[in-house]
Amino acid sequence: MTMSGTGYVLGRPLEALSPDDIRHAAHAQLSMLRSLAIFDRQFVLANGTMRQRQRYHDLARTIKSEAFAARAEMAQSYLRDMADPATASFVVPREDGLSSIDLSDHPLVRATVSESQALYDGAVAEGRTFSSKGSLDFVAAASKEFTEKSALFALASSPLIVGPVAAYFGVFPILTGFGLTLARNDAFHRKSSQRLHFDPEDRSQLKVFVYVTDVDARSGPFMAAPASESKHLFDAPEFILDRQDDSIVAPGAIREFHGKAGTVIFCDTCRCLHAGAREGDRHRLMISIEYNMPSHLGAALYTDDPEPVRLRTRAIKAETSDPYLRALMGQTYI
Ligand SMILES: O=C(O)CCC(=O)C(=O)O
Ligand SMILES: [Fe+2]
Repeated sequence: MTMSGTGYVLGRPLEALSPDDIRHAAHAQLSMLRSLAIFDRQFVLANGTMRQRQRYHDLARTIKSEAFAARAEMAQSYLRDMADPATASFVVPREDGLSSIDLSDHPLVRATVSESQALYDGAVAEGRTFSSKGSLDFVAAASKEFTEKSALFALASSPLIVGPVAAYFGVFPILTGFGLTLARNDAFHRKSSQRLHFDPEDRSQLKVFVYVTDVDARSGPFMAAPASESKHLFDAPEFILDRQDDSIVAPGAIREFHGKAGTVIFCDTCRCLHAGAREGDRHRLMISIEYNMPSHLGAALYTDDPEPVRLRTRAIKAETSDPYLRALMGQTYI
């Protein structure tokens, strides 16, 4: 293309352009600007289309290819050397992004469930009020009520849980947050996680939910459609995240998870439409543990990236030379 004089666009002088040509040129500019916007993590997190989210993910994987390669190797050695027999053959199938297992007899899970129940009972006895968002009250969170000494941190950093997560990602994960929520299940909030949605943090992540109370149809069960049943929306290039009615998925696609305290659900909340805590007659206490890859939108994209980094486990004092724990805490390979 020659660029001489003043007005050459699309290789032609300005006078020779039709309004259509100008619209095309403007459109090309706009789509370039939109793809530049994927460098703005806050924008992608809050407003990105599915296409922009995928582009950001691909870009982060490219920029962080060394961290991904190191974490892929770590996942293999971890699964070979560290696996817990109770979940060694448990898998979260890639096509579903969803699976559950009853671990109520496992000592780590039992300790975690009683710790959370005691924390909640203590808070209620003191008359504490919880901060809340829509259908969920936040009872306790990583680095405040749950320190590095908590049973929940021991569980969240154990091969029992980290093993299946590493196997699902194919890379050793980062633990980005964990906490305890209370669902009162007494009202329906249209703009809440009671309606089907995807989480915004990446194109794939795992949330591990542990029921602290027994959960049935009347106590706000967690529910999700497998990734294969959520794909039409996950792959819709222009879709911008928003709450959906259940009719967005095929009849029968939504799985509802009932189980006693100690039931553990693994859900890729970026790939699976999910919801929970709908109206019922009993409260639900549930732990949520969040695992990400280095491509997630809370991590810096490059050295000196000025945008704020979101890592809700930063105050957990895990000063250690254990390479797995360091990687898990996001101290290495990010
Ligand atoms: O409360 C629930 O069951 C849903 C929670 C949820 O959407 C989430 O943790 O991402
Ligand atoms: Fe969610």
